[in-house]
Amino acid sequence: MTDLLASLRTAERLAEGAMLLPGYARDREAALLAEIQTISNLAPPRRMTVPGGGEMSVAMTNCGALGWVTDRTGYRYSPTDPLAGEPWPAMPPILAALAREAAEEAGYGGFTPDACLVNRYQTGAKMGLHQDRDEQDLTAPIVSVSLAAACVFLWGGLRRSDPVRRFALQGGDVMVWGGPSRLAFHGVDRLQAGPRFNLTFRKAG
Ligand code: MD3
Ligand code: FE
Repeated sequence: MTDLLASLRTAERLAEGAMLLPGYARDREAALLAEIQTISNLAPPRRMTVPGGGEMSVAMTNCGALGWVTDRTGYRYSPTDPLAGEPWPAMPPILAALAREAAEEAGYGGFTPDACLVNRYQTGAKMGLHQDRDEQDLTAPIVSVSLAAACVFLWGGLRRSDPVRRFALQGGDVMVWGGPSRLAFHGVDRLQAGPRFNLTFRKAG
């Protein structure tokens, strides 16, 4: 309880609509990592191909009704895992509950994500600066949960050319991005020591 109160006290508004909840998921980290293992057994994390032909350094899988995928033809949400031709694993209740609670904490009541992208960063993996704009409903926030190793998060503005801030994200940190910050450019610096996992909850469909 003291941990929870401490994390709530230090919640920080990063920008209009964006909230950092340090350590918000720390007490659930082991349970969340166990769920990621179960999801990974059903839908293995894989390094996907981007339209330009390159392979992402981050290995990805999904749970929920929809999953984010990329291949040579582009980015999209798919109800099935292209490797298996089967639906993605269901979103475990403790994941859905965490996303809903964190969104509520940040002022977004009634968040019901239909997609959870699971990112696995091994040492050396990174994610370049990008916007998340493949979702149907851009009025819903995105909730992001960092697990295991720390990373340096890159956070820009609404234009690619805007200045980029950098700050450390620890395992158990949660961020909520909605309102005017929903389309902010963001990324992750090359990981010094992995693995790190990240869950991003979206309303995609
Ligand atoms: C700001 N993942 O999967 S999470 C992604 O740590 C992604 O794996 C990173 O960017 C990761 O698309 C960063 C933080 C995050 C996620 C979504 C955002 C920040 C965001 C959407 C809008 C603005
Ligand atoms: Fe993103």
